[in-house]
Amino acid sequence: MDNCIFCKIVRGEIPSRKVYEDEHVFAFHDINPLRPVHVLVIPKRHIESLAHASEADAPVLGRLLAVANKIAVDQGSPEGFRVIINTGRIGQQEVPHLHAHIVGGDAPVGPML
Ligand code: DGP
Repeated sequence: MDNCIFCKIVRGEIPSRKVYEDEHVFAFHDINPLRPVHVLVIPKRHIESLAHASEADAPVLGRLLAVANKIAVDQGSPEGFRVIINTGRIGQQEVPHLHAHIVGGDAPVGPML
């Protein structure tokens, strides 16, 4: 998608702090971290949201979750993390390119996202 911010990040047209990349997914630090570890994992191919994903997207959805633990551990949250996928208006999704927030690190418990 030409005008999608996250597609531009995948193409390197907008700079990002990449932490992981494979055939299906790209991961980078959130620009506005809510916890010591806050990484976004996105499909390289544009999918607007989880509500727009289909059965054919199962491999990329699998990768999205399969890399979460490695990213959390690599980034310094070895004792656990949260995975959050905001979806659509009710889910308060701001960027219309499917993304999983990987959120971790020691921090006071409190409201998040
Ligand atoms: P959501 O509400 O789930 O759509 O969250 C979108 C997240 O994307 C939000 O935490 C901030 C992050 N974000 C938005 N634009 C950029 C950007 O240009 N670069 C990076 N690294 N993160 C961004």
